[in-house]
Amino acid sequence: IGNWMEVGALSEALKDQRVLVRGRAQTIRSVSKNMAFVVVRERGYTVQCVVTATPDVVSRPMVKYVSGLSRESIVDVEGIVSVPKDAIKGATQQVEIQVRKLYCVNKALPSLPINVEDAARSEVEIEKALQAGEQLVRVNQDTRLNFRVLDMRTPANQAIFRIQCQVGTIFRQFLLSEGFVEIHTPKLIAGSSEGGAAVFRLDYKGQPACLAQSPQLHKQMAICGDFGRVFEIGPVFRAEDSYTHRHLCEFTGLDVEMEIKQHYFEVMNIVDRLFVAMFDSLNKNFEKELEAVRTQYPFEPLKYLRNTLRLTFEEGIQMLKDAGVEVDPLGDLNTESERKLGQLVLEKYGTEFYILHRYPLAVRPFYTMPCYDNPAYSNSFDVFIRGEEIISGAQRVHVPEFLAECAEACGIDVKTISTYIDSFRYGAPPHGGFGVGLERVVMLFCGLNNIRKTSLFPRDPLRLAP
Ligand code: ATP
Ligand code: AMO
Repeated sequence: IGNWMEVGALSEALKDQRVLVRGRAQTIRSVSKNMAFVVVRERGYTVQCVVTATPDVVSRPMVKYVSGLSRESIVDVEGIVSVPKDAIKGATQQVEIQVRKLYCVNKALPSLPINVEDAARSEVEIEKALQAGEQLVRVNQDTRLNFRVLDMRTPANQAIFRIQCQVGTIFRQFLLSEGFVEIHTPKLIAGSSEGGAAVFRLDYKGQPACLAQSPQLHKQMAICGDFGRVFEIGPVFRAEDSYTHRHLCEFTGLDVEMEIKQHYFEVMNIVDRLFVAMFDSLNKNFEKELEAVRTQYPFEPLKYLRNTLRLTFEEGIQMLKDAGVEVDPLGDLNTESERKLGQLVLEKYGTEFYILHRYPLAVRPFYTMPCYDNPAYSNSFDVFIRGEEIISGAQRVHVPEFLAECAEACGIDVKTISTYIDSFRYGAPPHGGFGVGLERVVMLFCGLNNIRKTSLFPRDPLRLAP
């Protein structure tokens, strides 16, 4: 069927060989009636193709046809690989294709809402180009998201969603290798699962229902059903009123629940080993992708320790106090103090990934187990990357009467969660777990400033399309 090559695989080793590639015409430059250049892009990699009028090989009408192609059209290019003397600017591959044949497989509109090449530039490049007097339209976030299919084509976005895929893959592979079972819990449920108000309500054949705020109740019920260790990767719906850089109305939750023998530290041990394995794998196997992200959005590699740092909430509060930050010792940390603590931890311990545990009970969900030695605190934890939360977790209350009391104390109508509480009446083992926001992990590992960059089609209070 032909000698198809991937653009990313074109190298000097193929010099003088005839190759066939399919990609998009990223830029088309006509130099004369006899010559045109087409930069062809395939999944973030680009190669310069040279079309030269040559008797019996390439006709002048062919050069004219190529010069008239619209950007982003899909083209098949057949030609000979050559190695130019000088470095090629504006293409990732350092070889050219001397075109013999070029077919347009499907053309794009002549005028596009986003120029992919411009959308791929870093802030520094944009500034330089503007100073040099180049006509350039900065592509803002809303335009990117409105025309996401075009925006996705930039090398950084190609890399971000490959990294996201790897985070999910490592999560699944690591947990399977540790004896966890993957489960799928319902997303249509009768009430709120986190006790908060942020639920999307809907009509379920005449019954009031909600989109699941988390798989919390059902993953715990799977433990009551003797699965021992479970995990789920699935959508989580939060009717957030917030328009922040880190909240979405729909995100992908990576959830874990497991029996514990003695201590909630058993759950934190899984977090520790899972995430160190994940970061190691990304750094080792996704160097190219990380570099592609960094080229557009510069960031420093994440600093993390072999054994993840664990601080108690009280220790964290003390560090903040010592730094002159006023915080309520039994309240939650706000975004600003979380960031500040992240900075202090980095200065003192040299890590940007750490666990903060023994949170005040009052700021945790109703199902959280209080500390045995001091019920003002709880067997719970949050995990941070670069001063922002990526995980919440805890040991759960497994005694049904006490669980009902805790729910009531938090203002929850126990009737709405009676099947959940009843499932503990048939004998529930001590257990705990945690929930991770996939988009937040990718955003913070890559030092990105907005969660919308790591959601393929983000849903926020103002966005329901595309
Ligand atoms: P989780 O919901 O699991 O706790 P989260 O990171 O969304 O994860 P929240 O408890 O919602 O955490 O909020 C933690 C902090 O984030 C709040 O104390 C507040 O400072 C900040 N925050 C939350 N929502 C908003 C918002 N809409 N605008 C500004 N800050 C917010
Ligand atoms: P929590 O509500 O903290 O805990 O959510 C777990 C993790 O999900 C992510 N997250 C979000 N990501 C994007 N947009 C949002 N609006 C959003 N809200 C939360 C964060 C957060 O750490 N049932 C518990 C987990 C457990 O204890 O097992 C829960 O849902 O990364």
